[in-house]
Amino acid sequence: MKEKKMMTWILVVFLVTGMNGFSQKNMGKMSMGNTAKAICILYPTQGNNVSGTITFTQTEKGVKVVADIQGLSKGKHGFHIHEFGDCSSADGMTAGGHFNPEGKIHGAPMSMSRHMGDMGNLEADESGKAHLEYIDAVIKLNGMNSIIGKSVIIHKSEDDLKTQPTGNAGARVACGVIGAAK
Ligand SMILES: [Cu+2]
Repeated sequence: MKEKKMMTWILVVFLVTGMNGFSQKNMGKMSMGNTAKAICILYPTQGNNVSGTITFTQTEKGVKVVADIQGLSKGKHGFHIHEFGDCSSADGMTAGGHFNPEGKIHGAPMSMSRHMGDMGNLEADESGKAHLEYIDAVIKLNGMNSIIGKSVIIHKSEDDLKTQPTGNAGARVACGVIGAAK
């Protein structure tokens, strides 16, 4: 009888430690990242009315970026991922500079050299709406240089795609933090 109890206890301890190891293994996988989709909800900075949604979806060719924005002035507006997921200041400056984990030169999304955050420009129509869809070969949803937890900024002016390091796109009219989506 005593022996049976002992065996039961050994079994329980075995199971608990085994499950612990299992969950630690999965935690490791999670921190490496297996995000397939991310989302960013943009809110206007002080004195602006720009809002919208951007999704980032992993595909075989790269990350598909889909942006739907409203409240813009007609024309082109710089559109970047910035280095901090912090939209707390009224002017969006707490989001920091362009997300540039590999120390590259600022450029267009299809340039040989670009910041990971360089998504070029959005172009708004007469009604202030902009829609953009493209596949980005540089943006990463997983790993050390993941865009999760960074921010998206929309600028008042056009990114000239050459002025260093900002593209001379002017004030920040909207800011949102990028999060993992289901
Ligand atoms: Cu920017």
